[in-house]
Amino acid sequence: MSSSTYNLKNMLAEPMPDASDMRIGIVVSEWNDNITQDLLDGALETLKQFGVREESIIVKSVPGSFELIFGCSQLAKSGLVDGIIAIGCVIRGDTPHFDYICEAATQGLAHLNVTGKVPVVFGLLTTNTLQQAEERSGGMLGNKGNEYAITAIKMVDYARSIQN
Ligand code: DLZ
Repeated sequence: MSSSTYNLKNMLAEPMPDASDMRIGIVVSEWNDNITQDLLDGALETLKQFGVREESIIVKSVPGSFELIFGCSQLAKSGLVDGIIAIGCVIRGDTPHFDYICEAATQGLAHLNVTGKVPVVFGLLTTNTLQQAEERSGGMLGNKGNEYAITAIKMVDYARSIQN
């Protein structure tokens, strides 16, 4: 589904779970930090909007999107958080690097979801241009960080419904 036609309201069709006791980790990539910081701000705003306490949010930085895998893996093992949001932005350049980083980050984060007990939300923007990234990080198409936060809350609630 194209993100330009996707509506955040679809994610809120069901009532949101109580998130007041949820501990959320956010691992954010420093590459394209003009974009990732805006995504982070969007995620933080929405986590707090739905009741996650400021002191229950851990934010860690890693150099690039490739490092999101290790960053999230370590945080998942720490036992400090109930759910994790991985935030990065990869913008297509002139070389195949884009494809390798996107592929590795996608596979690595998916692997964490299969093998770990803590859900990891895929907050990786993969765009052809800087403009597309700007449009999705607070621009005309909204802020995907809001959606990452809603997804994290829903997935922590899902994990609890299975584990309890
Ligand atoms: C090297 C690189 C390049 C070319 N582009 C991006 C990018 O658009 N977004 C991003 O998050 N990271 C990029 N990186 C850095 C890699 O993710 C990684 O940090 C390095 O390859 C070192 O492992």
